[in-house]
Amino acid sequence: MSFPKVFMWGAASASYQIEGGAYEDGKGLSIWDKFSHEPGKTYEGHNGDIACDSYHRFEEDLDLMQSMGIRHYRFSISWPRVIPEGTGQVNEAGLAYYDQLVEGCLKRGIEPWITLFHWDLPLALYHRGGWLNRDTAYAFAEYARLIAGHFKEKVTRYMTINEPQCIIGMGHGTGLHAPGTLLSEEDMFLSWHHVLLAHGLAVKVIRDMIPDSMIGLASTGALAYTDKKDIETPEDLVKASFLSLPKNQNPGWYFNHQWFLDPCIFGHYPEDPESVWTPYKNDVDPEDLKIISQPIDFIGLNIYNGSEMIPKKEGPGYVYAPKYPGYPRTALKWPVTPGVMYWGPRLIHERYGLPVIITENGQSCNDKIYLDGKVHDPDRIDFLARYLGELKKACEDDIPVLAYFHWALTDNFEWYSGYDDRFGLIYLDYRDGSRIPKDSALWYKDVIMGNGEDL
Ligand code: IFM
Repeated sequence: MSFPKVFMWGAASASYQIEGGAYEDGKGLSIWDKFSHEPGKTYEGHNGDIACDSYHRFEEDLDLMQSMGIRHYRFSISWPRVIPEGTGQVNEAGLAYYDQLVEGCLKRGIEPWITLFHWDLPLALYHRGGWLNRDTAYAFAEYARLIAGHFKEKVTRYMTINEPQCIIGMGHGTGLHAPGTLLSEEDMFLSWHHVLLAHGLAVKVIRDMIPDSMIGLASTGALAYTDKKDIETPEDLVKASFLSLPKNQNPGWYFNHQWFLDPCIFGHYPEDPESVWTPYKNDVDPEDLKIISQPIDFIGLNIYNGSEMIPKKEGPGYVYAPKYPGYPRTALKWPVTPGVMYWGPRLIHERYGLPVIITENGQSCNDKIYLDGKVHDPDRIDFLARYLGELKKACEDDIPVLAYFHWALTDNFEWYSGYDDRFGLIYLDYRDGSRIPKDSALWYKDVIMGNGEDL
C-alpha cells in the first residue's frame, strides 16, 4: 500500500508573489501593491512589482512544470487584475492573461486549480472598509461569478480563500501583512466573519454555475502530533489542536483551524472558551452561518510545522515536548516536524469527515547557485522525504488524502521577507529572471513518477 493510484501531485503559487506586471494592461492596485511600497514593511523594501515576472514568463514556468511531470498547478487569480476597482468594470486584458495561463496548462496536460483569493484585495475595496465592510463579501461573490462563468468549460477545481488566519491575523492583528491596519479584537472577528461569508457565497455561486466542480478552501493553523500512531487518537492531541490557549500564552492565537473550519463545515463557531473571539460569536446572524456552511468537497491544509506531544512520564495523557537546543529548523527558523504531516490530515479528517488535500507544504532554504551552475538543495529534499513519508503513512492508514501541492513552484515574493526566503523547487535569479530547477525539482519528479512508492 502507498499513495492511492489516483493521487494528484502538484505545485502551488500565488498571484502577487509571482506575477509582477503590477501596473500593466489595466490592472487595478491591490493592498499589497500599496503596503509593499510603504517604508519598513518588507525586507529591504522589496515589492512585487516584477516578482518572478510570471505575467510575461508563465510559458517558461509551465514548460518546467511539464518537464518535472507535475500534472496539477494551484495558482491564484489577482482580483484587481480582472476587476480593477473590486466591483463593476471587468478588465478584459486581465482575464485574457488567465485565459492564456489556463490554456497553457491544459495543452501541457496540467490541471489548473484556481484559488480565488490569496490576499491581494483590491485597494479600492480597502478604501471602502475592506473586510470590515460586509459588502466586500458580496463583491467577492460577484468576482467568483465572473471567474466561474468565464472558466466553467475549462476549470472545475477551485479554492475560495487562502488562509484567513493570515488575512485577518497578520493583516489586522500583528500588522505584518497588508493592509497593516490594526483592529480591535471585536472588529477583527467581524472582518473574519465577512471573509467566511465571502467563502460561503462563492461556494454557492461556483456550485450553481459548475455543478460537477470540486470546491475547497485552504486553511492553516496549530496542529499537534506525536510519534506514537495509536489506533485511538489521544484526546490531548485533539485538545491541543482545536482549543485556543489564553492569548497571553500564545502570541499566534489566530493561527487555528477551528475558527475557519467549524463554521464552514459544522455551521457554527467553535466552543473554545479561551479564544478572544468567543464573546462575539453569539452576535452572528444564524442565516449567515447557513451561507458559510455550504457543502464543500475537500479541506485544503497548508502544513509547515506542528507541536510535538509526548506521553506524560506518569499517568495517562500527553504534554508538549520540550524543544532541545539546536532542534531542526528551516532558513526561516520554522521547526522541522514531519510527524505533523501524518497527524494533521488525520486530526482534520477525524473532526470534519471530509477528504483532505495538502494545498501547501515546503521549506525555505538559503539556496544559491553553486560553482557547477546548479542549485543543490539537499536540505529541502531531506525535509520533503520526511514529510511525504509521513503523508504516505496517513494514506496507508486510510486517511483520504487526495493531493499534495508543493509550496512553491518557483522562489517568489515571500511577503514581509521579500525575496530573502526561497521556497521554490525552481530557483529564481532575480537579477535577470532566469529559472534553474533545483535538485529538489528533479527529486520531486522521481517521486511523482513512482507515485511516492520509494518514500
Ligand atoms: O508564501 C506563503 C504563502 O503565500 C501562504 N502560506 C505560507 C507560505 C510560506 O510562508
